Amino acid sequence: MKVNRCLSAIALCAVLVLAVACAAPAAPTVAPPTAAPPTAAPPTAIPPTVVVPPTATPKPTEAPKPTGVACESLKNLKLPDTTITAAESINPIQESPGVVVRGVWASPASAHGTTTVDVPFCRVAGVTAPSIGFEVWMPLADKWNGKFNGVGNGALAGGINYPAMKGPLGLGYAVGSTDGGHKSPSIVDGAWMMGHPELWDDFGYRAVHVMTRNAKAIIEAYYGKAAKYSYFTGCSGGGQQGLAEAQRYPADYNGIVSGAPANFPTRMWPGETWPSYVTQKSVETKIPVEKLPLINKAAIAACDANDGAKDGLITDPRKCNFDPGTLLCKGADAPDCLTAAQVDSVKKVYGGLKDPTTGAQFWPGYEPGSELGWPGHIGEPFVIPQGYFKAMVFNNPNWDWKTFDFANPKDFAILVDADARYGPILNATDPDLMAFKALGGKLILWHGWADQNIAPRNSISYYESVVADQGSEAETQKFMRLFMIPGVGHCSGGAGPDTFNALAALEQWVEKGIAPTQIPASKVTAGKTEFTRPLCVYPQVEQYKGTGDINDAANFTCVTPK
Ligand SMILES: [Ca+2]
Repeated sequence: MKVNRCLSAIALCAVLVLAVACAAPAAPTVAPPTAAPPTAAPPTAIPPTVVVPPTATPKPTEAPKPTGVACESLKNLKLPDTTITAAESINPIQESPGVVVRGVWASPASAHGTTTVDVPFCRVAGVTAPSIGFEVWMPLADKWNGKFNGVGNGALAGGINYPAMKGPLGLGYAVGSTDGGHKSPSIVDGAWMMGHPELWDDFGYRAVHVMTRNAKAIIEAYYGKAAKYSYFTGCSGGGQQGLAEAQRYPADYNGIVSGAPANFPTRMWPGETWPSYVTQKSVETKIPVEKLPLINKAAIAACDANDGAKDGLITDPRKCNFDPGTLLCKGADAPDCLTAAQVDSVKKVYGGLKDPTTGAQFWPGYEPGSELGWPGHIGEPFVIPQGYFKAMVFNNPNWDWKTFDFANPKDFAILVDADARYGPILNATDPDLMAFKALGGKLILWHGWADQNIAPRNSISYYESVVADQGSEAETQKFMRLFMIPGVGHCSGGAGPDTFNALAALEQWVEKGIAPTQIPASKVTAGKTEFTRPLCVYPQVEQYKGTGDINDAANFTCVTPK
């Protein structure tokens, strides 16, 4: 194969021209127009007997623009406050005469895990001060689709998101990822926060911007031209990163997909701890995990048909008035009923975290239909927020969550104070997206209604804050559209249709001006499509037409609820 031979050529000789040809096979060097040989000598300057020799081509007035460089040469690229630590051609395809062996390249391990790649690409890794790690993976020039895809992290970041880079690379995107400015053994580990306030801003917003700036420069150097379009895709922590980009660095991306964004952590993290506080008060207040299917089944039975389709999905849980009190035991506690204290706990999980003095909602609750995802929240407190409480709120690595009383106004005031202090660093809640909109940016925001980690109503709150800032829904939907997805859990999973291509819809919008009115989605289990649904632009919801296969999206329309 040509690429493989080229790699050998690079290793054997230092002729830059060879390396250029190898690195950018689809970008042939074209002589600039000024370098064209003259068709004739000026008649007045040369006597008719003199023949102009063919080597007398005039010198071009400017040097030809480079069409790319060898991957390895990117090691020497100068970027602000940045050290390139690796620039290497990866080629999992080994070829000898008559034999092609397709192997795989295994990525390093990170807090996000590892991945394997089976296509050749140029891998560049680096660090920008103080410690923002990043990688850029670039397909060979003849496989590049001309676009850049920045991919987000999850939870507390702490490593390059290798698994998220694989897919876009295989589709022809140049891909970039950051570690969020720190390295952790796990994305849920918050120990890095303690004693390192200089890393908080990088995590909150700076790391993705720096990665994006670096990636764009690296891409332009490698291919000899900039990416035509740049897209950011992320969910959860990555959803927060996408919104932070739109708000703070509106020129970074042409389009952003933000899924289930963790964009309000100073409220979300206390809110995610609330269910543990409620349920772990005593033996009586605990919700036995084995009773979650009972509660889930009752909630869906109570509300499924309200939307006109008895399909196991609650289209808008806000309209579901499920009362867990209907499960109250007639006598002693039993597996098929709830005690009064358990009923109270379930109600409080649905209700979310409120100001104990005013009753104002501090963070929304989890929705009816999400109960099967509660096990991580109704025992020991959800692990992700612990770093925030210990490092930022209390500055005490030994802080014990059991000493904190959400119902005590003095304790609650600590949360309010931390919200004010750290919101400007961690949150991506600014409704002002005017600059992003003015630059032509497009934003697809989505959230699963059965999200068991990030309360879905937070995404509606953010969307509505943007509508208020824009002045109308119509102005907002010119550049930003929200999709609330029934039955889908945190970023994926749940009973709902969690397989869809938001990036494809975004590209249509950015590149062709076709705004998504719905996104086709499906529920796929073990490779088999169980059913399909349209995802509708909020506040629209999907509605069954009343006839036809209930598993077929063709029998649903998007309607504005009455
Ligand atoms: Ca339904």
